[in-house]
Amino acid sequence: MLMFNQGCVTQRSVPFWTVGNPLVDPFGGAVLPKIDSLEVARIIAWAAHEGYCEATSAHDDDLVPWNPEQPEDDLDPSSPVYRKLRELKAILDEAGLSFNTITCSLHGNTLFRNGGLTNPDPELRRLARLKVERTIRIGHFFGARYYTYWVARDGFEVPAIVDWKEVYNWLADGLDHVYDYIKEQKLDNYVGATVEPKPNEPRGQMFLPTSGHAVGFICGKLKHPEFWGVNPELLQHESMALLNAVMTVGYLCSMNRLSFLHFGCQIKAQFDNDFPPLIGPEGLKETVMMFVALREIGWKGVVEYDCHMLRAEGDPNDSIGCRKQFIKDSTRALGIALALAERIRPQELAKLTQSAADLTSIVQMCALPEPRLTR
Ligand code: GLO
Ligand code: MG
Repeated sequence: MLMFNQGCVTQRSVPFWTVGNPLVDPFGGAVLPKIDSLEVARIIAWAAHEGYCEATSAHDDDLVPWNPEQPEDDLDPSSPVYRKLRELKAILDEAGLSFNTITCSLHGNTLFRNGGLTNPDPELRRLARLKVERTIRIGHFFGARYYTYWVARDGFEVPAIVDWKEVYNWLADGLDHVYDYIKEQKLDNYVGATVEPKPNEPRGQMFLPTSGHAVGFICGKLKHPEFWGVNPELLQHESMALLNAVMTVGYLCSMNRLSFLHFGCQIKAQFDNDFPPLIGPEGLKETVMMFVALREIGWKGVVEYDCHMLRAEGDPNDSIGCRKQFIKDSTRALGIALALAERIRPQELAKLTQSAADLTSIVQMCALPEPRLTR
């Protein structure tokens, strides 16, 4: 198995959806051509060969199309889906890539525009459940370590018509079914499953907005809390709700629930920027302090780049080259953040006042000589 093992990071993961992203935003169409999943796999394999990553992840829809009329096409050797999955796996295996997490897209298909696991229509909830089962089987085929539930379109705009008595029961049923299905089918590749919270976008409000909500739901509502963890997206998702990433990882570790990290950069209180790590006007100190906290706690795990290149950087004339550059930039940023975190030594700050400790940590982080105070 390819390993990175630097600082708290065991492996660096590059998901299919970030590399394949054609850079659409609500005000403008795709900058990059959509590329086939085999092409995406080849780019990630290139990155593994170059030494930039060790793992990948995907939604079912990133790998193969889904047809609600054929919920078990992944099991049918004569189906194109069956063949494509094998071609993809051959590319990933040849590059030595691990599969971190498989996640079911319950956001892409317009059928799920009013929710997946919490859709008020029981027929759509049934369809979502079948899609989740197929995704779990696909993840098993790739040897995925986790199944991830991102809250996606499970949320609302109009509180007056949400079935508040049932909605969290539907969600718990859907997630408990993930556990039951994995155990019934004896899919022992899965070490656990995760919840990925997000406060809003694509819905006005989402049902599990923060890591605190996610842990509360796991511990208070699911039948097998020990199987479930959280993959917070930092800095992005928690920053959208004005929370601090250092506190989030500290809290999740203390609750023994930090499974892996989604990693990128964000302007506080904005829409989901999904800037690459350390890119953008803010976030450097928070990112570095997050890695200092993880080191001091002793957490180790996978860091997954869940972001995309800046839309302005998409180059339709070199759509493969700019995607490779995005991976390189993210890997470089993670390296910078880990190296800066390494310089900070909290033991030397312990006896200082809070302000002095903060300033000294900046001096340490930047490897600065003490500035002269007098003229
Ligand atoms: C979007 C999320 C999304 C998830 C992915 C994996 O804001 O970050 O990309 O991470 O669907 O579940
Ligand atoms: Mg994410």
